[in-house]
Amino acid sequence: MSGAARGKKVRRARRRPALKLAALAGGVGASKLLLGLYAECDPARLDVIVNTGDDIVLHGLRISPDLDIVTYTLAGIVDDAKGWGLPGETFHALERLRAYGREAWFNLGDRDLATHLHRTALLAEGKTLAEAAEAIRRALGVKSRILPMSNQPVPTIIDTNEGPLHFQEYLVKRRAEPVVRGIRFENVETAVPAPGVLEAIREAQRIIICPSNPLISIGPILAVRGVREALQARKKDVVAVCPIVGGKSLKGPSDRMLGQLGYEVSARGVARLYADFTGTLVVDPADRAQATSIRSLGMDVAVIPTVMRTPAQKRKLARALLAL
Ligand code: FO1
Repeated sequence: MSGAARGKKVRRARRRPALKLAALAGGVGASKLLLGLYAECDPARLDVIVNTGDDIVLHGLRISPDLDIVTYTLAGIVDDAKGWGLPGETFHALERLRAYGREAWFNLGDRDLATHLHRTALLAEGKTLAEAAEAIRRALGVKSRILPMSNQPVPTIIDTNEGPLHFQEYLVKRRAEPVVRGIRFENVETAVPAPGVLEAIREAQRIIICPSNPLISIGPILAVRGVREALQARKKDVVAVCPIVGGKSLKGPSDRMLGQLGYEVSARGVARLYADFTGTLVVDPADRAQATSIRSLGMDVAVIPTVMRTPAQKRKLARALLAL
């Protein structure tokens, strides 16, 4: 091997530490970090465990927004502006559905519909949700495993001042306006983790909790039988990226939901929710002043910029997490 080739190999090895990783993820916020991790680690050694509490059946189709957001993002085909769906979509099918009198508040693009048709067909043919997710990520060329938290439906129900709403009804149809009084994960008592979920947590050298909503993105995953306990057993290797910066959500209505349910809307508030299973909480420099009180909850604190607007910022945060 020439000196140059050797040098190249060494640089590659340094850029791509072969850590075995597991990540717990919601949708848009998580995908930013996942894209950075995908670029900075060996993607074949990254397992992503995804929230499926957001899943909904509409027009007879099984829609799994967070699975699709993560898959499309890692496949490099997500609509970057929205963070979900595919770019340059048309909505002809949805318009026809509307003309038939169906509720059309959830924007399903014509090309995105192919994913929901395919998933629904696979399920009707007897495949599990995990098998469908595996087929879709392979077809789209994603090298990391993408695991639904469970094969059983566990819809997130938001109890509000307007009554109980499915999470998508709360978020998309009602634009997160109703006041949140409680959150439930329906049927979670009977749900079991999808194959590979607990193994991924047990076998990873580092487990990353992505900057997703602690209550409705990470919360449902933690509620599936055995997941929280598996994380507790790996506490020192669990690194959580705080989704609240300076008292505001990085993405979505986390801050509003935390506040309405009486939690402290801060990095410390998130730390309290994660204290039993998190070894290190990554907080933004904006929350540096809370580091001491967070440490008193029994976890380390790493102060690292967590706002990811550019690809370079996503990769930088990922590199920092791998270097911890
Ligand atoms: N979010 C919206 O705010 N409005 C929509 O109409 C919408 C449609 C949609 C379709 C497919 C998909 O995979 C995601 C979609 N999302 C939409 C995003 C989704 O509601 C949430 O962002 C996630 O469930 C939270 O992670």
